[in-house]
Amino acid sequence: MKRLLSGIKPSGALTLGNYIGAIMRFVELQKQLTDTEFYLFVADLHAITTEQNPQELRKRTKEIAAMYLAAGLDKDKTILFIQSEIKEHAELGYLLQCHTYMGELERMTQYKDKATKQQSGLTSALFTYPALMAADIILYDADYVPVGDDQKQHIELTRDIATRFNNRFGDFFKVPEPIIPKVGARIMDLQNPEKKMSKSEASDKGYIALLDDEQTIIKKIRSAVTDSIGVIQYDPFNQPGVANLLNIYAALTDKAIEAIVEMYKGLGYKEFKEDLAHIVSTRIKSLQDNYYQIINSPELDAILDAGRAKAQSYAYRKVEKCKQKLGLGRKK
Ligand code: ATP
Ligand code: LTN
Repeated sequence: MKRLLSGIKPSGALTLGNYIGAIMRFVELQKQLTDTEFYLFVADLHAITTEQNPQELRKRTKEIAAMYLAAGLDKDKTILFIQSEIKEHAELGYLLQCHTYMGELERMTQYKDKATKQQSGLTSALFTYPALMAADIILYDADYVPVGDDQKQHIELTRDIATRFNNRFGDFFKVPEPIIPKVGARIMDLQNPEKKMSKSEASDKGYIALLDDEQTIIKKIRSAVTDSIGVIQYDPFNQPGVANLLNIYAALTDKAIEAIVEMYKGLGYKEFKEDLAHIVSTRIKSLQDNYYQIINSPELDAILDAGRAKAQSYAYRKVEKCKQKLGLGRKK
């Protein structure tokens, strides 16, 4: 049996980017990979690398867990858990920091982007974050890690750290493979299509939140930045706004971009945006219907308890063995 693992940070409201680049993919992969267990978690330890309000953090953590299920993941094939409830993530994170070089962390573009945006109060954990992410993955010997394009570099680093450890201490960690979607790996901000759609943006105009209501979604898509060329074609360099909308359209309808371009030949942005707004809001509405049932049901806690128990037993044994390899504590 293979193992797939991925996580989402509760650092803001989940966006359409998270859905298309990650959650929707998990559901598709679950249908394709029938011999694979799915370890999916809410990365709350990662969220606190930037300042969070404790009440909101706790609320969002539950929301993300519910959204995984609302999207259609099969609870019987998914080990769903909250990262901070398994102490071994932090523990292995530290052990891996001892095998991660400053130079490697300094090259991480997510860190560089966040560090330039946030002038003061940068935490050391934001810098060492990729070692914790590596721990999340290799703690469970995951074979596959489906993520959006922005996380590719972190998975490459994870592979390097695991390989380094294995070379020094003998084959111990599984070296994971990333799975990056072909369409929708990088959904861009609706107001600034040069930038990825991100839930931790100050202004919410550029992203569609999965809990936005229909009117808000329609308004945001209508006012998405395009260009003055006026032709619907896929040209990310000259028409990044339209290219982004085409990507969203393609990801949610399973149509090829060329087919969509063909459908809108001779038509204007207005019609295209109206249709897209309908596609997005219909999908989000059905997601929300499921979500509101799950978030208020006692079953969610039961699923998270079961996930914690299963993840914990694997994680405990793995970290104990890792510490033995490193010569920590007394011999067992
Ligand atoms: P932040 O924007 O606050 O840094 P984030 O949304 O990038 O957060 P996560 O919530 O942890 O970070 O991301 C969860 C998953 O969603 C990851 O696999 C990430 O690659 C994917 N993802 C995030 N944003 C996008 C996007 N704009 N397009 C495609 N995938 C995305
Ligand atoms: N770092 C990721 C979230 C994340 C993750 C993981 C993804 C934390 N741990 C393990 C895949 C596997 C992010 O910022 N999007």
